[in-house]
Amino acid sequence: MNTDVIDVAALAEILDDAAQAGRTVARPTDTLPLDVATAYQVQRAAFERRLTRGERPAGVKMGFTSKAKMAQMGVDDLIWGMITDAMLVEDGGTLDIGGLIHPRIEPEIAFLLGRPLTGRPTPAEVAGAVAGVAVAYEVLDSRYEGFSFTLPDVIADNASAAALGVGPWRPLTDVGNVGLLLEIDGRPAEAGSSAAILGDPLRSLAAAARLACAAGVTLEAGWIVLAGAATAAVPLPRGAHVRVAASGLGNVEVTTR
Ligand code: OOG
Repeated sequence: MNTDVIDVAALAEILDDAAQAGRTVARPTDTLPLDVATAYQVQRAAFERRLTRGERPAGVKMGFTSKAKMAQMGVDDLIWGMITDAMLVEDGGTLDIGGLIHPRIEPEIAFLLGRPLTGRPTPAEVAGAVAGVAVAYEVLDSRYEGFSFTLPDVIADNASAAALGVGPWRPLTDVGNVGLLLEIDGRPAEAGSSAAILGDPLRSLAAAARLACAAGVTLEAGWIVLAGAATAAVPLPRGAHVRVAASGLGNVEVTTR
């Protein structure tokens, strides 16, 4: 960690203000030797600011769990970020994206935890902690110009998280090869398989427990874990109707304004 040369609180304030104002900021790594461990401290400090405003922790999101996403964004490691209740959009609801900078949307698989998960859980422990699985989408909005960043930059920016929605929770079944289709205004925009997510989204859940634990965070019962996109993300326009369908898991829908 290099907190001796990085003012964690100041960077967190800059990124939190940018997210609230819907404007871009300079990438920290353009001028600072920000490393991954310190970037997670910045992410945490920005998250604490949200909690101070009354938002509540609702889960975590994984990023770069598929090759499609790594290739799209030019990075090569898993990242994670925090989800709050204020980021959740009800299924079939409307999302105002007017305050976002350059939103994108991507199809995902979400897990609902019935039990806490931490450390290095075995596959059986991971599956045993799942109370439900659902088709989901994540709306991303990088606080950096052109969605261009290095790994520490995007980690500090809460892994570009902006909003999410989940479909109906279903009991856990094999989700290792679920077909996912993202439609915008009835037209297919992206299609893929959950197998693209680390071979099986449950592996992403295990990785979430491990990475969060390393940062002193336990995944709590009642939290949602977004396993990461199965495809590249696509630009999300205003006035769009988006539907993500997953074989065996139903649909989740959102309309933007
Ligand atoms: C970072 C977030 C990546 C995913 O599912 O891979 C992510 C970004 O692409 O801006 O959430």
